[in-house]
Amino acid sequence: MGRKFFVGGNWKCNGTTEEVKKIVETLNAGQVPSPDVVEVVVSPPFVFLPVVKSSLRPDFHVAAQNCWVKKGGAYTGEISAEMLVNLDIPWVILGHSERRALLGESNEFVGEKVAYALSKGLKVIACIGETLEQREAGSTMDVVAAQTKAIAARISDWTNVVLAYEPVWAIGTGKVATPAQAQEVHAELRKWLHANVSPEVAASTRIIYGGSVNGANCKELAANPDVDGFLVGGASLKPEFIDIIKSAE
Ligand code: G2H
Repeated sequence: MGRKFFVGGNWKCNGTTEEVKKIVETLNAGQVPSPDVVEVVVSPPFVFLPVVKSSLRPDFHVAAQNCWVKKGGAYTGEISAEMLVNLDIPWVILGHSERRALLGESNEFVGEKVAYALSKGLKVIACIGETLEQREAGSTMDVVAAQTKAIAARISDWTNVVLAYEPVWAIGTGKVATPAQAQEVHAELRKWLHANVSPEVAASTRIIYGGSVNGANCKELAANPDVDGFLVGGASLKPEFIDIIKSAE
């Protein structure tokens, strides 16, 4: 079976009640391909998850932007996977580079979070990607392989995992990876999955691209055989997110 195109909107730490309402109105009015063609998941900050979930069109789904690494308890400020399940939030983004860099989340910690979230029934958008320094040193594949390995070592079922390749140098910078750069890493990642997990997982796991995707560059990126969709930040707050969803066709 082919891999269904996936478009995620990562709202990051943005939005007021009024702005969120407007974004949802825009999404609800958008003409997009059917859910057979594209899976759309938007990820508002935790505090807006219930209101977005209850007001969003039924063919779009919601994701949290993080969750705690194990069962809840005395972890001030954290949100557990169990809470997301309790609220019927189907997806969670884990390992975003902003959390890796700013909050010191290691490959192992992210791997543990992915395994725990999956074990509770959540679907996971797992983010990986190299810094500019690492790319210039020629270690892009080593970095993303190590990040993927820390996940692969802790899970056996990849059905509910979407792998988001987000080169750190392209995030929020307006400096998008070229279609060839994205395709090259995605193809290498698929090869890595083939060799280190299984041919089936390599063939079926969606590898999406993130980093300054917008309405103008999405079509060319989407045309690559190993680019199975996008994780969109800044542009997911704007009407052009609808154009990005349309690039699935
Ligand atoms: C990468 C991306 C969304 P942006 O972080 O995850 O953000 O599209 O703003 O670069």
